[in-house]
Amino acid sequence: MMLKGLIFDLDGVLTDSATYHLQAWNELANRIGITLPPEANDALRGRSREDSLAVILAYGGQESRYTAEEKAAMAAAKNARYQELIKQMTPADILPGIVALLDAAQAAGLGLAIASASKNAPTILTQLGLMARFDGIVDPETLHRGKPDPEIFIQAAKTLGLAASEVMSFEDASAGVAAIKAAQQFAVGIGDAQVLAAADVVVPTTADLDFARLQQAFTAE
Ligand code: B16
Ligand code: MG
Repeated sequence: MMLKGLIFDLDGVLTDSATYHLQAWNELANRIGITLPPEANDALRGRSREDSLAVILAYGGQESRYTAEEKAAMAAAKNARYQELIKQMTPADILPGIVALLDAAQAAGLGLAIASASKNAPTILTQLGLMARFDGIVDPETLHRGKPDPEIFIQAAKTLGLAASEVMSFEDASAGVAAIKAAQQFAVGIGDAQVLAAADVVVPTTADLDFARLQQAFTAE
């Protein structure tokens, strides 16, 4: 099979906004007396805003403590804080190796798409100066189920007009890698090899992404 498209998660892959998400969630959790455990670092990645809040309340044993309105207000407060944090982002915040990878893929004629669960993705892509690079961006408002459900990656391949066997997808979260594999696509995990063990290839950081090598791994698969 020939590689014809690349699909990218945003937070934690193109830029380190995952740390801003985590910071904003930590501040909210602390206000309601919940201390997030270390594993929250992966558990909150890639999950929708609502699913993330549910995970946090479960950590504190507070699943049934709040009304739907109270939960909506907490999610809105987290988002307002997050939007304050991402205001300072510029093209200098694109992670190492990403621009080279996008350049190489575009030179090879590949299609590029975004599969981010974040409703703030268009804002961040604009601030990073990357918006025009992408042929397709899935609107998370149109999704029925969040990662680890495959829906978002299936949609992303569709925006490129490509089959699952023709694309390679990049993720920093175990929920995201699970979504890619459930969509029957080739998965590249960026981060801890143990946490992302379900991926076809795992690299420790974006600086380790090499287009020629990834293409080889894809063809060998
Ligand atoms: P928002 P990704 C995900 O983005 C983040 O990893 C996750 O932490 C966040 O809760 C989710 O987006 C929703 O984001 O609250 O901005 O709509 O990793 O899928 O690019
Ligand atoms: Mg992510």
